[in-house]
Amino acid sequence: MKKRLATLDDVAKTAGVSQQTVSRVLNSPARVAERTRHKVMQAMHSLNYVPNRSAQLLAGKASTALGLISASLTLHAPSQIAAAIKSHAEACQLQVAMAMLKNPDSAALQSALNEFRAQNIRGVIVSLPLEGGVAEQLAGENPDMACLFLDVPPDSDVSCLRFDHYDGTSACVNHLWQLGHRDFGLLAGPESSISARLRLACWRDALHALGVSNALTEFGDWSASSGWEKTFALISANPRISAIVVANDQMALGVLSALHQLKRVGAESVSVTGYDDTPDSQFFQPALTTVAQDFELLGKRAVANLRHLLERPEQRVRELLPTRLVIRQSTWPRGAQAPRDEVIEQLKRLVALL
Ligand code: IPT
Repeated sequence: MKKRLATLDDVAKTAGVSQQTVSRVLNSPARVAERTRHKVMQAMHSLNYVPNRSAQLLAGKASTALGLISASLTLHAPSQIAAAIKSHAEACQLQVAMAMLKNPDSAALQSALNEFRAQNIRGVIVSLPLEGGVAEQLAGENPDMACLFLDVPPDSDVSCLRFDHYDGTSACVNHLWQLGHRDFGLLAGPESSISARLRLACWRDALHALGVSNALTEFGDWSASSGWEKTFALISANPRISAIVVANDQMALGVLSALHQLKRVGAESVSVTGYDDTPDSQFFQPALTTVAQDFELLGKRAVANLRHLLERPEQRVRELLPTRLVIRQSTWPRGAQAPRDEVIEQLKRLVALL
């Protein structure tokens, strides 16, 4: 026989309190004494009680969820960001409702927001690249929704939480310059992406300041396959390229694979840098030198900032998180052997001596 679901009344009876007290524990727990709250929570737990969300919505109760509009989760960075937002939201007893948009035009964004509004959600994190005007229009036309944007131009007039790309990108170019590299390939992200454009502009400025004006540029789509494909284009356009600066780790993975296929190893090897420092990047072959963005921190701050906005809708939040260069084995002095090949050469010399 199908087991009957526990009701609010069952919880009240088991805990020995009124139904009103149980609903207060659900809707405004801070107003209930610690001991009573504990008793009610215990009863809910032992009865496997699940609150009826539809009934709560019909009664006009504020939702205990926030909305997340994300770029494709097949990309490593947006999926790390979503995971971090989910775990930090859960720690604050907030569920996360998600929309994943392929073409984030105004109409698609508005319909995602409408869907959240229908679920009584009043706070949304927008984790995809948006032009300033589009973000401003969305926030302006939905004053009942607190919107926090994670990938908008620095001068947009909206609440935003962003990474400061400047430190990481310039440190990356200067690191390669100090290793003696003079012929650069730049593999940017899609031109439609704000962060991709900012990273590219920053690399070019840093190279320009060093007197380099002949760097070649290709544009990928953030995927490893585009990194693989664009490497052939870069190397065939200028076989002297000794360093490729890449706009994300996922494309860098494809670049390393293409270089291996092109036999650009040993003294012919090309240094590669990435961007993101996703947890897998240290296990690439060779371990990737990259610019780290702390997605865990981004998720934590995004949830905190959104909660702040929900309490004080009239305020504007703007926060910038740092980026930093992490040096591993995919960068080495120009013309020098890659570290792994040096070890192999040493071993060969040892074997020859035996
Ligand atoms: C940005 C990532 O750095 C990049 O790898 C790609 O996944 C992109 O997102 C997708 O939009 S991170 C973003 C917060 C700027």
